[in-house]
Amino acid sequence: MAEYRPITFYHAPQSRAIIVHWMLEELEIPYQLRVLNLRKGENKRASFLAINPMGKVPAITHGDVAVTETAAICCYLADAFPQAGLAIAVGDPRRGPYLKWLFFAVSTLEPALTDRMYKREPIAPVAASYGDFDHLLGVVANAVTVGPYLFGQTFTAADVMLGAELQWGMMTGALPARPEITAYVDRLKQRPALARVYAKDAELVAAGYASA
Ligand SMILES: N[C@@H](CCC(=O)N[C@@H](CS)C(=O)NCC(=O)O)C(=O)O
Repeated sequence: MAEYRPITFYHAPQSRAIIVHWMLEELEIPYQLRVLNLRKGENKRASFLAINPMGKVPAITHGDVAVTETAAICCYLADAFPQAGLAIAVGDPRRGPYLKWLFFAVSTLEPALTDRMYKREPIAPVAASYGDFDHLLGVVANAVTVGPYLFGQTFTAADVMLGAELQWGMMTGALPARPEITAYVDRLKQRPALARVYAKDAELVAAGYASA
């Protein structure tokens, strides 16, 4: 039997850490929640910089191993707890597309949404990681049309990652309405794990941990 190693999750509400929170709640594993007050700069203290030298949330420790970067944490957790069925295993032909969507969410979709949110002039499509915004939207809409999830009936960490970015895009107004994407996000919102995350975020904001 594998040795038990405790998980500590370094969180801040209204931040990307919500994605890892959602992942942990989907896994239904025990973890210790450490909430950092970004406004007070708790993420820049030496004790946290020892875990993430970037001074950013989310971060986790699993035993004495620290893992940072949202997509890497989601991928790591899904592989570390395979019994939850949120990873597509090495050897399964869908592993490649699964990894593609995990990293597409942060390296292709997120920069596109950030450009739109901050009204930044996009660089030339040939150099921009996301190419042309409307084309990108079409690719995403096409991938989520059949559903209910990216891999049909199988809900994975890739849905957590892509779905969270899409929800953020809709919330900020950076993502124009596309019926296929809205329907996909609506399906994700039915997940009890996500409802628990939003409830906890509201509780933390009310307790004075607002990040935004
Ligand atoms: N590339 C990182 C980005 C993490 C990030 O930018 N986190 C923000 C919150 S959304 C943060 O910690 N900001 C606080 C700060 O920089 O002081 C990831 O994907 O995990």
